Amino acid sequence: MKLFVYDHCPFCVRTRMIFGLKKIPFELVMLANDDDETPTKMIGQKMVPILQKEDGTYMPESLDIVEYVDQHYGDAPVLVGKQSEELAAILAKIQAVDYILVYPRYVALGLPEFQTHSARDYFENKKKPRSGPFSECLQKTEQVTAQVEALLAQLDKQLKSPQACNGTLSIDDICLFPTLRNLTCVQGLTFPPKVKIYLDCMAKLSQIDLYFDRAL
Ligand SMILES: N[C@@H](CCC(=O)N[C@@H](CS)C(=O)NCC(=O)O)C(=O)O
Repeated sequence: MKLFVYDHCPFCVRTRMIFGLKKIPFELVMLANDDDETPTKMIGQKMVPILQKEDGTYMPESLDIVEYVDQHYGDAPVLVGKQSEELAAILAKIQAVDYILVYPRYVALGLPEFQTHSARDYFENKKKPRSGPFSECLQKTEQVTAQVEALLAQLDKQLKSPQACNGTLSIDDICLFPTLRNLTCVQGLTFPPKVKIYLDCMAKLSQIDLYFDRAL
C-alpha cells in the first residue's frame, strides 16, 4: 500500500500512526504542498492523506483510512478503547489556537512538502485568511505558547498511560498524538511530564519522528 501525505499534516500523521502501531509495511510518499494535480487525479480534489490500496484504488479521509487498515491488516484491531469527551474538549481548545504557533514554523522546518518558494507561498496564502500573515503569528509566540501550556497542564491530568491516552488505544490517540507531535516544532514550549512521556512513547510505537531537533 502507498500513503500520500505532507509531513506536517496532522490528518496524515493519523494514518501513518496505524501503520506504525500495527507494524504494517507501506510506502510513504510526500507530495509537494502546491501539487494540485496528483491528488486531484486520484480522488477528484486536492486533499491528503490518500491511501492507494493493494487493488490500486484510492481512499481519502484519514479516519476511514485508519479504520480500513486497523480492520483489514495485521493482527486483531488495536483501536478498541473508549473515547473521552473531556480529552476531546481539551484537544479542541488546543487546536483553536495552536495554528498560530505551528503554521509559520511548518514552512521553515525544511520539510519535504515545502522545498520550493512556490510551495511555501502556496501554504501561507491558503492559511492567511485564518491565521493572518505568518510574520504576525510569530510575534504572538509568547502569548499563544502560554495558552497552549495551560491547556497541556489540563491534558496532563487526563492521561492514563504513556501507551494510550485513555488506558487502551483508541481513536483518541489517533486524534491527540498528531497535534502534540506538531507542537514539538515550537522552541521553548514546555510539555508537562506525563504529556512528554506520552509523546515520546507514541512516537516510538507509531514510528513517527518528532520535531524537537529542529524546533524554531
Ligand atoms: N477530513 C480530511 C481532512 C484532510 C485535510 O484537511 N488535509 C489537508 C492537509 S492537513 C489538505 O489536504 N488540505 C488541502 C491543501 O493543503 O491544499 C481527513 O480527515 O483526511
